[in-house]
Amino acid sequence: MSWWRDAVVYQVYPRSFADGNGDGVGDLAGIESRLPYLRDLGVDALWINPWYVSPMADGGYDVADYRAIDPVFGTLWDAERLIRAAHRHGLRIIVDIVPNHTSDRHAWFQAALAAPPGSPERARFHFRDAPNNWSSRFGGPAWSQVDDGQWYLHLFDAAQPDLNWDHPEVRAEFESILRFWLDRGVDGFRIDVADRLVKQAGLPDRPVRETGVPTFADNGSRPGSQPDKDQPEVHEIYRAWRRVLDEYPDRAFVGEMWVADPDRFAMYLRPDELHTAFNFAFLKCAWEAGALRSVIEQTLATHARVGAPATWVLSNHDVTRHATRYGREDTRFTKRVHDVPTDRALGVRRARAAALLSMALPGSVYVYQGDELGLPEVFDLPAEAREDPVFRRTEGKDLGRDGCRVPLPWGGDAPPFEFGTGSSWLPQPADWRGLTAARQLADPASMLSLYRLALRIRRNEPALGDGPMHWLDTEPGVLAFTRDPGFTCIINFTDAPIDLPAGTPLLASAELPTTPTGKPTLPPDTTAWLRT
Ligand code: TEU
Repeated sequence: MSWWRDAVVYQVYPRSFADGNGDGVGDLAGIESRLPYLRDLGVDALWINPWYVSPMADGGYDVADYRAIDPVFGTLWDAERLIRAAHRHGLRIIVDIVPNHTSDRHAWFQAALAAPPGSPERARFHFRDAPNNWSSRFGGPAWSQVDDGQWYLHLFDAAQPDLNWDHPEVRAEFESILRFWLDRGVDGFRIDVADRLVKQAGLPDRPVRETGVPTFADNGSRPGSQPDKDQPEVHEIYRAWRRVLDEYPDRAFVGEMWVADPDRFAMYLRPDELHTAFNFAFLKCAWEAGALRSVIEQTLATHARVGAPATWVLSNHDVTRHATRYGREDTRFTKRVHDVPTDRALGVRRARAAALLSMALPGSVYVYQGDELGLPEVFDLPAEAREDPVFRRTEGKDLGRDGCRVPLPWGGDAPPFEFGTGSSWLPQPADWRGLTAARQLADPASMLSLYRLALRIRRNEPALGDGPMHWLDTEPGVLAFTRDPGFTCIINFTDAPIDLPAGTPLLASAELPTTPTGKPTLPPDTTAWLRT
């Protein structure tokens, strides 16, 4: 079976994973030194966020050279060595490709700035004499003006000019970049904002709500009605990319599309397009039995239609960490909020239960670095340390994403907690002493021990990974399903203990208290795996 149909993929945000040279920023040497940790954790692949030459206006999602490694991370030679070392540890490598936009320092954009309006250099981007009404995903307008008065489009930061995907040179260049990395042995690509490459011809204004404010909601809008995303012509690009990838054995794509409509989403996963995509419906869903059940059913139905495996994603480098989200009154992820009461213990308890749920479902699983340590979102970062352009572009109204990107605590009793030797680029909370990987390894009740045990069971259990699942009848507030052969997963979302169904417990996210007659029960916010 193809590895990507059931892989556990660990997301490495390289700035914050491990610092090998003591400059306070994570790097490739750091990742290489921690490969044994990842192998022992039991994951199958690493997805590494952008490592290319970049001015870091958006943490590396502003790429100045797609064929070279940023010096802060290392060299191309380090990358090649890391790929080989990972393979020796049985770990595959997925790299992040950023095709919607370049950096404003990219040679093409520099040439465009130096050339006059109407020049071939400007044709690779979207230059216009007047802007339309689109806004940036990061706040503020999506257009910036250059010295001669023209405007260029940037759906993200002004330092991230959008490429013109109608241009044949843009298409040829990215196919060449794919080959460059495939030839270096990478096993796949994560495609950044995969649904936005193609814009509606003529760049028409977005529909405007009665308030006069252009709409930018992912939800509630009619599919295909937004001129800056999910245009039908984007699929031609992925068909062409798939032909390139299929020249190499065993490689896979994972698309990042925030496309809410299941039919539109499934189109990207047709057999001649992308292999997999992130399941943001699952990530956004409330910690609630009914809502989760319908997201799971809809996910499986959507993917089954096109024969693609589902993915199960709880967190990433763009969203509030789920150990924090789940400790709140409103457990959904809609937008980033920071000033609401959070019950840390409840959040961690549910994060443990959610981990076992996601690992028992059919398909592939994503683990964002630090999930396995139960890290919380960090809110009290000093403004001057924050780097996310979202913070600046919204004048601090949105704190941005730095709070889920704080460098990992590996060991020791004080910052930088063996992340490196120098002080880390974002400060770590002093109370992460109890959350270090070293401490958690020594504690069989820790989040890390739970992840290691669960991933070991998942790997050895023929019932888990790809394949069918069957719901069991349960009382309200409880979800239970079986996987063949002989496996049951049950989650109690209610606030009272329930009876466990027949079977021998293999693993549970919390202790299973027994009744006076010796029957084990499933306490609230707990998942159990049973042998049946
Ligand atoms: O994110 C795409 C995206 O639209 C959101 O997740 C975005 O981060 C959020 O709406 C901001 O409020 C991808 C990357 O994952 C993200 O880190 C990059 O910043 C972005 O693309 C631009 O490349």
